[in-house]
Amino acid sequence: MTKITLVNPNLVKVPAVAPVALDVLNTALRSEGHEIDLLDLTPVADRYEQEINKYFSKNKPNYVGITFRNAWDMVFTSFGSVKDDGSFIPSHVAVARILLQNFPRDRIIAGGVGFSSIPEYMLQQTGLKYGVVGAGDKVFSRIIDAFEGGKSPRGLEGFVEAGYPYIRSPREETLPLVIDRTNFVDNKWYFRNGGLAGLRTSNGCNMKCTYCMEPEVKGGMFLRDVNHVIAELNQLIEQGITDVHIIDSEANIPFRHSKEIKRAIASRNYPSSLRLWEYAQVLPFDEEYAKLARKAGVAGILFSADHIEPQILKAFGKWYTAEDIARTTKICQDNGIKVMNEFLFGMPGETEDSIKKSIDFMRELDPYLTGITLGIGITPSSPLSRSPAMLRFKMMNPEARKREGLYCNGTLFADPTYFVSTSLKIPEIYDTIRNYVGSDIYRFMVPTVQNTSKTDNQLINSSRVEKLIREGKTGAYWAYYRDQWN
Ligand code: B12
Repeated sequence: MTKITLVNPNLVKVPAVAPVALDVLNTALRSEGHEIDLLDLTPVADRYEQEINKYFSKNKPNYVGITFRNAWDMVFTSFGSVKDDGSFIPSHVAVARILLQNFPRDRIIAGGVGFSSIPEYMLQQTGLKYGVVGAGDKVFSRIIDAFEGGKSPRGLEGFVEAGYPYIRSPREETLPLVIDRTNFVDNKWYFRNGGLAGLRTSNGCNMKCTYCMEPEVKGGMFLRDVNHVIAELNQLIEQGITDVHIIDSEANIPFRHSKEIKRAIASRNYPSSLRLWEYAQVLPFDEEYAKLARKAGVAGILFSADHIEPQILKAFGKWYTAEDIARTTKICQDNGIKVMNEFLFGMPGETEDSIKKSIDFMRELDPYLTGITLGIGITPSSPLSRSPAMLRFKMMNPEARKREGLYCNGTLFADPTYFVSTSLKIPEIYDTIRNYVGSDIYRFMVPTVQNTSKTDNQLINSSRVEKLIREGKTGAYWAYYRDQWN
């Protein structure tokens, strides 16, 4: 029997986010007859080195799988203000270093969205040799089979080996299994320390938002069997978990499947304490979806509305208008669903005026919360990073780039890289936004130089989030934003 240890190297505790990927991989690998163990470093983040050494002095697995969920925190105000500009790469490198002191390199396989965003760079930085790009549900056990059969997995879709070309996105079909959410990752601990558990109903995304890497890095799109999703939700509820985040790229895409899932959950008559939270796109959306979602227990939806100006929405690759944002928000409000609309400011063409106009729009529309993020994260697997406007930065030195609005202290598009239109002055624009929001601050999140203040649209080490966790609050933390101003 092959023994595989799955490692979660995420050292961020505020908020603690469960490595759902490892519940998925555990179920998949077990179904193939492997013996699986977990080394979860989040709960022991402050002594991770000792924990890794201790674990490998007692356990001798045949393989190790490590999940790199995040590569960057994707928040521009982290740039220059927090350790490593908000990059997770140095902490992943630190964990990999200790791991490699304990376990042979050629039996470690890496994966995760963070990894898949920059696979070659992650292998190079961590010194690891193998990885998987995209969903690992099926590929992982094929890789193990190949190794066990004395063959190289080279050529398998999604398998990546340092120094070799690879086929990017595995066309994963859905795993015909109920994921075990009870006996592997300590989902109750994560619920206490992060207020949520995750539930995946689909994988991947087929939309074309220009700043987003997900369509490329999540692998092929597949939909999960509704009954399997329900069985998984039952396990979470039985553990006393009341708040569940739909962890699809977008909960309303594809629309028919999303409705099917909501209809199935709504029909179960779960206790009224169950609250679902989700990320969604402005369209597709309709009254029927909102009603089903509310009945299923959806308490809040976070929309990446991004902007209201047609030319900027177009540059973002969006397919809706400001009127659609208003309509979708209104449908949610009428059906008792809390809405957070996020703005992403800083694209070419952005000015103080376009920002002010957008703020006025949301003031009038009055969703529960408007999140303002300034600075576009340029990630290597996104359409934007391949645009001529971004590629020209490759020819420039860091100072010249900065003068033209591109911020990066390391390897372009691999270390944190952000673009902010040069018509906006940093950091003066933060005060401009704060002053313009004025007494409406109780319903607008605004960026600050400090990055983790109670008004920032940032979860990691946020003073606001830390307080809510201490108080035992659960659910999406944005949904408590207004309370702090009472
Ligand atoms: C839901 C979500 C959240 C929720 C989580 C709720 C919860 N408790 O579960 C909340 C809101 C809390 C959140 C927070 C953050 N998030 Co988030 N989040 C997501 C989202 C939408 C889903 C994550 C998820 O669980 N997916 C489901 C699992 C099953 O999929 P998976 O992890 O990809 O795993 C599969 C494969 O990657 C692969 N795989 C994974 N590991 C391994 C290992 C091996 C060995 C193998 C072979 C394969 C493999 O197989 C798995 C199964 O198919 C993703 C985007 C996305 N669509 O994935 C962003 C995303 C991961 N988040 C992101 C970010 C930036 C953050 C924050 C840093 C934001 C912030 N500044 O505060 C924090 C991080 C907090 C922390 N402590 O780490 C970014 C990461 C970007 C990057 N490339 O680095 C993403 C990609 C969003 C984006 N497009 O920017 N997030």
